[in-house]
Amino acid sequence: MNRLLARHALLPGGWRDDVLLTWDAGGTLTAVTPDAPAPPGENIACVTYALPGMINLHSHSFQRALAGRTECAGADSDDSFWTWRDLMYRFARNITPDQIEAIAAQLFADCLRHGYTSVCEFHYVQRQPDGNWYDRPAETAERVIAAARLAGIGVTMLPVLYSYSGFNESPLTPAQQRFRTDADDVLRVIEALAGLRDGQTEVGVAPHSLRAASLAQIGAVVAALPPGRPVHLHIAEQQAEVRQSLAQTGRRPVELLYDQVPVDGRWCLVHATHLTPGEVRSIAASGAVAGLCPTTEANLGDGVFPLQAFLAAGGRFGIGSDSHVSHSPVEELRWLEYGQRLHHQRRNIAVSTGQRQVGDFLWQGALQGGAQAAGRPVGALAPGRRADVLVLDDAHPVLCGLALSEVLGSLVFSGNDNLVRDVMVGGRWVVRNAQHVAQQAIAARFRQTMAELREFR
Ligand code: NGQ
Ligand code: ZN
Repeated sequence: MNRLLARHALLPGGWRDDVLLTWDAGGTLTAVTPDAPAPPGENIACVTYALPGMINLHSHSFQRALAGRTECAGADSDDSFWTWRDLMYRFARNITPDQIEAIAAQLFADCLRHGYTSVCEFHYVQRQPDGNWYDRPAETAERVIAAARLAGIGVTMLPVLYSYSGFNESPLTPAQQRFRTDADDVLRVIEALAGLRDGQTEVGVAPHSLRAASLAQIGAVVAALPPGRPVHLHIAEQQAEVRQSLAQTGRRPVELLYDQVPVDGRWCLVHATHLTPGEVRSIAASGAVAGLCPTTEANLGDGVFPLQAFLAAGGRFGIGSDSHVSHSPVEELRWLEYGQRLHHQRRNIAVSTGQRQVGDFLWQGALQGGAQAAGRPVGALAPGRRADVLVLDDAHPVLCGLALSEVLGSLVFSGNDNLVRDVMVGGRWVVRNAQHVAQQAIAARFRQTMAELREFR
């Protein structure tokens, strides 16, 4: 029976009691009924706390294999985003499609265990190490989708447009040759992936950044994209990037983009860390989602996103784990709020007039923005959306003796255990009692891959 009864479920309007969820054979919710009596005589699964699975709106899955391995200071002790990037390029240089798939499968299983039920893959390792295409132009993208299917996570595949190494169309460096695509290449990959689109799988596009793609290319790719598909772009992550943009174009990156391209709700601007008040207003007014990746942004020394001003302007946001130093939406949301508290020397920043609970505001906000950025019907327990459900461990001490209004605050801000016990994606249980259902096979292959990738420097 495709039914689940939750004593407490987080619906778009807040917590409700005795919620009966029903979904169809394709994994889409058909009815969500609060205050439902237990169906008599039926053997129906009952849980205490159910909430919508989170969307991870920014992932470079192969970087999971590098997480924790770049935390050693170089000889001149002047390490930065840019020195990390050199190591990451080195790591990407020879990685194979098999390895890409094995790493992604383990990552996605771990993301599921922590409560992510969807991921947006910003995918740019597309050519062979020698710079030629694989026989199948979407080879590596197909591998990441295969990994998502193996793990059971919903995926939005975003083939990347990557043509230049800097503003003003400077040529790619040797280390970037595997990433090289022009507008036609990207459209060909998108076309090759068309047959894989289904309830669990969507395909959009990602111009890498205004460093790696020209505004003319971006305009061409977006114009050729089927309507409604998401468009993701890294922007204004590092101050050096803003300085380069100013020096070479006379404009800041966000200014330049909004000047030249009609940005709308299909767009997800990843990081957008360094903004003027005018840029904050432009992004908020456009309806684009700010794709915030607080643990990676901290790890790479990016800076602090102006969340308070952005929310005051009505901006939409979601969260991503990007380089995968974390696999937990709790950690992203906690860091997002803590960064603001440290910066402003205040408490309880991410709230609105209607929602004074920080945990509720953050979880619901990241669901809405994440669903928009994924371009898939996810992010809410509501008819027509995917049956993506997290069941919390109601026996855990962190969740003992709480009012419903305190549950998400405790989830996000209290303790370090993973409180996600069971996870359903598209109506199918993929995590049971905190174990991923395919954990052993996925982990065995991942261990083998990590052994192969021991030496990369
Ligand atoms: C990336 N990652 O493409 O993986 C980037 C670094 C770049 C982050 N921005 C490379 N976190 O921006 O040029
Ligand atoms: Zn990124």
